[in-house]
Amino acid sequence: MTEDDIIARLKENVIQGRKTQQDEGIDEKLSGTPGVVELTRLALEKRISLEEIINALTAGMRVVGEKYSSKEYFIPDMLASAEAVGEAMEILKPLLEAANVETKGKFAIATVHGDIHDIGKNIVAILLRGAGYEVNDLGTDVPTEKIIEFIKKESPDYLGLSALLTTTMTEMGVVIEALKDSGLRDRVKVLIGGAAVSDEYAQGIGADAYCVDGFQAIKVLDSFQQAKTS
Ligand code: B12
Repeated sequence: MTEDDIIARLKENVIQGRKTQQDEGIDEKLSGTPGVVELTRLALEKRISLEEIINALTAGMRVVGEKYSSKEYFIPDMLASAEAVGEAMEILKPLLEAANVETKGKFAIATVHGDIHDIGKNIVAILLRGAGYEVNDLGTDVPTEKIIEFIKKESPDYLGLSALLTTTMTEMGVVIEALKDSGLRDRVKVLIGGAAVSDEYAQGIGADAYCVDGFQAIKVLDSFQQAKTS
């Protein structure tokens, strides 16, 4: 299998919700062929970059979302794909985290109240740990009060908020207002991300940055560090 084949198959197997070779998938056309777990291991053996692997997994999930929108897929289908990506991330995690030991700052991350999507948040957390940040993952469906309490007690340098639903993204603005009301807004930089939000939305609610993915978050944080030292 060429590297391009592995990447294409990874994406396709996420779309099919096939964790391993044993899984049939949505329409059984891939039955008996390697699933996401085997392909992730193979990609690592072939020294395909971690970024390329994660991008293939994410691209697959994007298609799953489109299929759910068009009612071709239902919730169990989304879940099967989500679990396959989760397994792949378990394989990648030690490699991503081993990359760096130095601490560049404290980063708290949460999926906002009402929202249980956690794959994106988990990927960002893993990537930032690998990039040298001390990451506190507060979980999913995190009440705003709990986030404020954490900022008060632990004084992280950065707060990352994730939201995937148009109904929950407004909670990000609620968190920022609560930070202001508690006199904490100047103590923490707020980064937001998730399929529902955008650069424009970040500006509208007064976040410090919107990041399309974890790799961009690393770049944005580096630029904050540079601004601090220059
Ligand atoms: C998997 C999935 C689920 C799974 C979640 C499993 C899990 N453990 O997370 C399940 C089945 C549980 C689910 C449930 C629901 N879902 Co859903 N889900 C998805 C799906 C297909 C993929 C999400 C995903 O994991 N993507 C892959 C990851 C890697 O991408 P990501 O999350 O965007 O994260 C990346 C970036 O955005 C960024 N990022 C994300 N967060 C952050 C935070 C920071 C700080 C930074 C820097 C960056 C960053 O970096 C990440 C890594 O690259 C999306 C479709 C989509 N296009 O997003 C729908 C989607 C989000 N779901 C949707 C819906 C409607 C629902 C439900 C309401 C369905 C229902 N009727 O019950 C429920 C809501 C449950 C709730 N209260 O939260 C809609 C939302 C529509 C809308 N506009 O509001 C979507 C868009 C599908 C669709 N097209 O209709 N879902």
